[in-house]
Amino acid sequence: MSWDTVSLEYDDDVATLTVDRPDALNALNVETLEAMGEAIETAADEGARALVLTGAGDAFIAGADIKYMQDLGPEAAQKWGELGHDVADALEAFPAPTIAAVNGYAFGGGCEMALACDLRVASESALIGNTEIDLGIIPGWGATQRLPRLVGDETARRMIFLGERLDAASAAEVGLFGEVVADDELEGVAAELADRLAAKPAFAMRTAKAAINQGYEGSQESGLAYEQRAFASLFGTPDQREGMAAFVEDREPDFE
Ligand code: CO8
Repeated sequence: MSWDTVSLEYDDDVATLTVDRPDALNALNVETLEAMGEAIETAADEGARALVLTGAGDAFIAGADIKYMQDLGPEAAQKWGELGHDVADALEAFPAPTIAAVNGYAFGGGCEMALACDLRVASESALIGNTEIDLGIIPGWGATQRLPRLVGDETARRMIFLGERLDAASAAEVGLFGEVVADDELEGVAAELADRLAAKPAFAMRTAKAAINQGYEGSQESGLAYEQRAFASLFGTPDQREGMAAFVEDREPDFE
């Protein structure tokens, strides 16, 4: 399925959402964000077991479209902010694991879309950062909250305050990328990781993701209470019965 600047492709149960605006290094404008929102919803409705987000060509997403933003007033910027937040939230709430395959520039809003994914793998030549400060604005699609949680407060403040652009190795060092691979291996590595995730029991996977996300919504106490309820709810499900029976019987599980 494809929109003008976004495509959604499947390989078995794994969906790949590609942002494709080559003239602007995949910078996100209204049309592209709306298409991303629709593609994410479609992949969820169609039961994708993992979703890979990447960019066409040599860029991941070079940020929000600066040419579009340039003359916005506060009211229009509020709506623009909401649109980007909705897409990032949809990635975060996607009912299966999401992987950002960061294949090049991931600045500003591009970094924020990667942050909203569950996991990030990057190519050696990727560059990432929240560079908004140098445009006289701040991150507006989630980085002030998601970045400190991922890389720690000190590193996030340095990145956001200085608008630092980290190379892939430095980003991996601070925990922003889980894995860095050769440029020509990224697609295959992301696909293999997605396949491994897609093969896990779907209901338990969804529950694990929801429990981790829940912890970020409120206090640790409410997160732990959520985990207890979620944990108990998995008992009696076919996958729990099968997973444990397979262990006891010393065989591979055959999940639903
Ligand atoms: N927006 C619009 N167009 C862009 C963007 C962008 N973010 N990035 C690149 N382009 C365009 C360039 O203008 C250029 O177009 P043209 O050929 O028509 O002049 C084309 O893409 C190629 O770019 P360059 O010639 O600059 O390519 P280089 O390889 O020399 O440089 C860079 C690539 C380093 C990525 C450079 O283009 C750059 O620094 N881009 C801007 C990166 C940036 O600052 N991104 C953050 C934007 S702010 C943001 O994302 C805010 C998110 C939250 C918004 C919330 C609002 C409420």
